[in-house]
Amino acid sequence: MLHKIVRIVEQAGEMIRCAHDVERDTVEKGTPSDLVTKYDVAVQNFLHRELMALRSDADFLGEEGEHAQLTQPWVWVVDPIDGTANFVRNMGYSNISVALVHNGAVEYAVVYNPFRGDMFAAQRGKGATLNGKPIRVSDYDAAHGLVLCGSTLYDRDLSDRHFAMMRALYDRCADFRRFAAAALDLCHIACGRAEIYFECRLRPWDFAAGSLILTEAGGYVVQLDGSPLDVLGNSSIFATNAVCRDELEAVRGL
Ligand code: 2AM
Ligand code: CA
Repeated sequence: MLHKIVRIVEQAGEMIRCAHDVERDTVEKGTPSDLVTKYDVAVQNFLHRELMALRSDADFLGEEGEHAQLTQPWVWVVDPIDGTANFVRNMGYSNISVALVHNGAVEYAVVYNPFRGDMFAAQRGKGATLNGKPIRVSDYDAAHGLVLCGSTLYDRDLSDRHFAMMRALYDRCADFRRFAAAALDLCHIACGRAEIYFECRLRPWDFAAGSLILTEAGGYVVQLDGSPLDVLGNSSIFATNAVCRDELEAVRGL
């Protein structure tokens, strides 16, 4: 199953890697920072058709379009383009994210950045890989750690909390990066490129696949109050390598 998902996601990757005229076909979904392009829709339609052919008894939860009620034990959770704002601005830094969830637990996960050729994949209990090679989180402590984060741009009521957390972690860690594609942030922790990632509110398609890739690589991910993620609902995220997991205590009450 994992291999078949990877093959499908590779094809979807070609659709966005070869995209052109993106800015002309961009529409705001409600605010200036919430964007959708014709490619988000085309890639989701492609993934819907191909993934439902693999597992037709599953529900399909994709970012674009209507979100139907979930009634089946199996659910495809799909972001056709994560990092749409980067895509629109031709940053070459976006990904396709696919999770297959069973009874609320992610069983298979694929996150692919076609611009760099980074294919992350994981199956529950079988480890995580980058381009077929096993990956592990780093063993850097917070003082040597890189912090990744979102910016709560869709939930500006959370901005004060977000920047208080950034400030607290900035004082405890080595430096920050802000890349604007949540699934890849989780994968960067998984393969040891960074140590901590947080965001005050994300949607299932932003983090479902990345969360399994991270935990299968030895990482740790919970909500900001320490509770488990709900991969079919909205969640806050605090993700780390194993060494930095207690850094949550520094930001939990903010
Ligand atoms: P997107 O590119 O698929 O829209 C940017 O900081 C990150 O937040 C991206 O991963 C972006 O996904 C994600 N994001 C998009 N819409 C969001 C929303 N309504 N709430 C929270 N995060 C969102
Ligand atoms: Ca998206």
